[in-house]
Amino acid sequence: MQIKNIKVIVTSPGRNYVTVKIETDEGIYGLGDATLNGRELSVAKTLEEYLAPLLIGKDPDNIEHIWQYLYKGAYWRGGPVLMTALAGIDMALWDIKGKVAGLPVYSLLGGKSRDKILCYTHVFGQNFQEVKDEALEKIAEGYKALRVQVAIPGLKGTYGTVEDDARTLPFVETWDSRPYLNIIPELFEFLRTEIGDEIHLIHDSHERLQVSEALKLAKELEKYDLLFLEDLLKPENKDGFMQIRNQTSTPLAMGELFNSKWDALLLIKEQLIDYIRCDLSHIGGITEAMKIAALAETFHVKTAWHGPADISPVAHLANLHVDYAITNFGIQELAEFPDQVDKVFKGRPEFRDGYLTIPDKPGLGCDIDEKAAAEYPYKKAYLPISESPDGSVHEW
Ligand code: GCO
Ligand code: MG
Repeated sequence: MQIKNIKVIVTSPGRNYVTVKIETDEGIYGLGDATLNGRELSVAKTLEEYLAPLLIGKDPDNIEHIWQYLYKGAYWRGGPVLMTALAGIDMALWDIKGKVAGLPVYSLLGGKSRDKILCYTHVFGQNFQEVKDEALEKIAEGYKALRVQVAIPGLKGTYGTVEDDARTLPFVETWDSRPYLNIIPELFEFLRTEIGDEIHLIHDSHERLQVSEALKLAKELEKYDLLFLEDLLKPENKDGFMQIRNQTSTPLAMGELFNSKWDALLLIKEQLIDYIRCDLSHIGGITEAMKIAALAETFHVKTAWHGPADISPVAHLANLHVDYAITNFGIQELAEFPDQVDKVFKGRPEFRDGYLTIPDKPGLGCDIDEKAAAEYPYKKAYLPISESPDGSVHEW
């Protein structure tokens, strides 16, 4: 079997997605997700101009070889653009391999370690009451784990609480750690009192804190028994976790901005986190995820792969195939997609009673309706940026 053609499909059914379609001379094709929110076309161009021509005529069976060829073959390696492009190719190759074998990808990865995949979704509000109301709705839908975020009074916009924050020019939020650090423990006190202890709670600090701030927050949240506290520090400050880890019992998670196993290495081998939560679309796909999962297993770290709505159903399915296969799975993030997504992408994880499953189909289990995709043309949209009160740029 040979790779005959590579299509890069950019579509915007509610938000932008970049999909790689690898076609073979035997008529079988595979799909991969190569979406990098806010920088989509840089990845699409990389795929079309540089990677696609290298793949024509290659045997799609040799995934590791192709992966290394694209990773090392550019000389320039790593980074979100190249690793997202590589992820799109990698997932599409796994999809083809599954279709050729007539087996779901998890079966090729070793088979099922579990029957269903525990997941969490996002809950947010402008005030505590709104967060509680939404949390109760999600609990009624069956969720057993929720990530909760609340707007910080006095600040313009807060990560995780602004609807439709992707704009033609970046929406500018303000950030100040002090009011944030005051209000978050109060939110958890309120939620534990109002909705009880049974539900798993998660909170995302989105890489915005200094070490001392992060430690203070982690310590104050101990009594609210979080499943984990996410992304306390910026990815450039991995050493900072050494100062936090031994002083708090709050479980820690990190990794959505990582692009490789080497980005994750220190946190895993020093056991500085409990959950590694890389984004399969940004680390080169399933191949790298399996390596990171094995590394994490060695050091007793669990997985919680990134699963926002800004990666496509193809990536969400890829997450699940890995979640099924590995032994050190922790939990899976599942953000809700815009409604139009189902018009373009046929197949995605199924939710029931707090858990996800995937349809038993060969490959990844997703198809794309290219005609429908063409009805939703790309619309440039930036993520927000964040400013400190003095106008300097802060982590979003
Ligand atoms: C999460 C993430 C996302 C990112 C988004 C950026 O935990 O799901 O933090 O919400 O902000 O993926 O594009
Ligand atoms: Mg996050």
